[in-house]
Amino acid sequence: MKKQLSVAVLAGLPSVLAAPFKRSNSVQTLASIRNGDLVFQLGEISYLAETTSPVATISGLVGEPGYAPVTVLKTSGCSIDSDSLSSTVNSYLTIDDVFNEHFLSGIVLASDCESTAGLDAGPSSFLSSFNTSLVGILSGVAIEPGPYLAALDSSGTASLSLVNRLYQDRYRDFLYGTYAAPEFGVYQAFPDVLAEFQDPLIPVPSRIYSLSDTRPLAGLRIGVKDLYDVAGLQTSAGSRAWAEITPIASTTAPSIQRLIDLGGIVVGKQKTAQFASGADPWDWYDVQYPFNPRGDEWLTCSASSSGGGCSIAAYDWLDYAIGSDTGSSVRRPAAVSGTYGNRPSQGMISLQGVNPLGAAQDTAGVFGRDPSTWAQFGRNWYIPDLHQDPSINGLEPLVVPDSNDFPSTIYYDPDYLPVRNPAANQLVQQFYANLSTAMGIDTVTTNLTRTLMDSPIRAVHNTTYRNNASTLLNTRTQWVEVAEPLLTAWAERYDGRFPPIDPARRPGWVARTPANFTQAQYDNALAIKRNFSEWMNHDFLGNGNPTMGSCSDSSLWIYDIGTGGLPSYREQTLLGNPAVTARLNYTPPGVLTSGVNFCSFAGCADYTLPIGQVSYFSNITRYQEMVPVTISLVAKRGCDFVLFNLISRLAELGVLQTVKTGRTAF
Ligand SMILES: *[C@@H]1O[C@H](CO)[C@@H](O)[C@H](O)[C@H]1NC(C)=O
Ligand SMILES: *[C@@H]1O[C@H](CO)[C@@H](O)[C@H](O)[C@H]1NC(C)=O
Ligand SMILES: *[C@@H]1O[C@H](CO)[C@@H](O)[C@H](O)[C@H]1NC(C)=O
Ligand SMILES: *[C@@H]1O[C@H](CO)[C@@H](O)[C@H](O)[C@H]1NC(C)=O
Ligand SMILES: *[C@@H]1O[C@H](CO)[C@@H](O)[C@H](O)[C@H]1NC(C)=O
Ligand SMILES: *[C@@H]1O[C@H](CO)[C@@H](O)[C@H](O)[C@H]1NC(C)=O
Ligand SMILES: *[C@@H]1O[C@H](CO)[C@@H](O)[C@H](O)[C@H]1NC(C)=O
Ligand SMILES: CC(=O)N[C@H]1CO[C@H](CO)[C@@H](O)[C@@H]1O
Repeated sequence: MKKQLSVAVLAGLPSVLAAPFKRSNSVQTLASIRNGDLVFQLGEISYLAETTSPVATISGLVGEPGYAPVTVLKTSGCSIDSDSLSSTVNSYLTIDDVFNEHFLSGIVLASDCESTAGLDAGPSSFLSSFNTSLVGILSGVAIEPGPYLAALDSSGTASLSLVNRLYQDRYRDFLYGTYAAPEFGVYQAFPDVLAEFQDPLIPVPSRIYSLSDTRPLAGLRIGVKDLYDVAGLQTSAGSRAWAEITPIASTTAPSIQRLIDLGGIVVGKQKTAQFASGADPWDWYDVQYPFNPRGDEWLTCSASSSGGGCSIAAYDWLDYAIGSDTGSSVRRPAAVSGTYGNRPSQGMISLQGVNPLGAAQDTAGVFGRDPSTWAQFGRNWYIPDLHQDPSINGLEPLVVPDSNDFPSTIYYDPDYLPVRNPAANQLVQQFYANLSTAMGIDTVTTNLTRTLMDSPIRAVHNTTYRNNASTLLNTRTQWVEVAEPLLTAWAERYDGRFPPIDPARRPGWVARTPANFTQAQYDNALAIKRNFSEWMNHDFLGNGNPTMGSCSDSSLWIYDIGTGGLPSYREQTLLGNPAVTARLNYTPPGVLTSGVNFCSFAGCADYTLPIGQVSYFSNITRYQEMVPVTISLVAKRGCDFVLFNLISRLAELGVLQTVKTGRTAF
């Protein structure tokens, strides 16, 4: 619908408005990219115009052939009100980062007036106030207002093309930018890197194009982890070898299609640790590790949805990033970038069309900066139609109530908190107290380790038994669906050679360890997972209530998934001093299981929330910098919407806040 070619003939334009088409000398055309679209510059800013698929044409114009940036403004009826046009333009300047004064050198009025002869000369004073010339009037043409590039040909016909601003991915969190292809529902990669930047360029469309679209995610710009298939784009899973042996995706993963159906726009594919591993920054070989904008810009982005978390911390022009979480891959990147990020309950959304790690434990989460709109995004995204089939995760079918009946208690375990940095701990304690007093949630101190050990259930008290099952579940799907096909295809192509892959996966795949797991062992591991999940969600978080969907009669658990308020670096040698720096795989002394592992195995909801920041002396910038402080809130499986509603309420009360982009989150 966006790409329909419409033709309107300029007729009976009142003479006072008519002005020749003014070719703009300020449009510096930079390149015609591979598919024929045009990159141009206006002032200091680069744009991409979708010139291969113009959305409208105006004929009967006089003027010198060439390009002009123009603004389409809509008028309703035949009377044109100069004041309202002025205020519309001013509001566009405020809400949109693609549109600016340069586009006001020419105006196209889109009118629903039957005959342009009936239009009065109202806009003349408005036009002169912006030194604007009227390019033409489109009547009866479906076109959105906003900035366009007009191209006049020698026959006097101007075609109008949609415009995207090209943003420099200075932190290299993306693999490449993307924009809609002319075929409906298909995307294309933005193919060029301008030499002057070296960084990928990410095209973002004008927000004005979506103003009339009432869908919940209309016009929101979304980055997608490069594990998800998007029709028209290559999925690499962070591996150049995988990209070589697999075709460009012909369909879009249902989870991403849902976002597109809601009006969201995929603006780029983002970096992932290879095959969604937990590789440390210094163990990335195929792809350069992304950068974190916080603090000294030398902090880790964690694994594996690292590009997504850091991009949301970096760019105001990006609204959301889609990650995936098997072992911690949304929660930890959110923690180190100081953004909101979630591991939803297991089964909340289909992972079809997503390069797998462990089918029974993979989940899809989202990063955002504003707690309320982030919560709203999640509530729109996860729908029962897209729930995962229970046979995939071995758990009870999901029931997801949407209510403000919040959990009645919150558990605090002194083995998992306080966090190591005392300044950060003050923020954690204040948040915990505020959560309890503001929401009337009772605080309960517990000893999770003792509770686990005292359970008669083997899946609960025997950590080895549980971890062994989890490891099996997290390796077998990837072995069957990714490793085996890759190893086979590579060997066929290259005389029996093993493919070049990063060390996180190489030893296991060389040893072919997961190949030795039988289906019976896999099924047994699912049964262990189910036993643990029932204990965690019924007995512990469910306060003994086995009813799925009962969230008011349940508990939250708060723990630290972050760095304890200490900087964690992308460079291994800077992590030498454990008193002042943090390794991310930290397990508090005396506990059997790191906090992050509970929901990965039990399928509960685990959401990372930024609550403040503390300072540290950076050995990179030799300057006192800020590092974000976050906490994790765990809720009973299925209580995601209740948790989202709680988060919205905490935002209204000022307990949670919108984080900023850049060096500091607050
Ligand atoms: C319009 O053009 C005149 C003369 O070239 C110039 O003095 C004035 O600043 C311009 N106004 C705007 C709003 O650009
Ligand atoms: C919790 O229980 C475990 C096992 O008995 C014990 O080692 C640990 O010290 C306890 N933690 C606290 C804070 O008492
Ligand atoms: C836990 O289970 C493993 C097998 O998975 C077994 O070898 C070990 O003895 C068990 N440990 C305890 C304390 O029961
Ligand atoms: C897995 O099986 C292969 C082939 O049967 C064997 O060579 C290898 O040693 C086994 N690996 C492990 C860890 O048992
Ligand atoms: C771990 O799981 C594998 C596969 O199910 C099993 O063969 C092995 O005995 C288990 N080891 C332990 C210590 O439980
Ligand atoms: C799961 O729990 C049930 C009931 O306690 C038990 O009979 C069964 O053996 C457990 N399954 C596994 C795989 O541990
Ligand atoms: C900075 O370097 C000094 C001297 O090598 C070291 O003592 C300190 O722990 C380092 N600080 C951090 C935050 O890495
Ligand atoms: C929003 C809110 O309730 N903030 C409170 C959190 O706790 C601190 C310390 O008790 C109060 O000063 C805040 O007003």
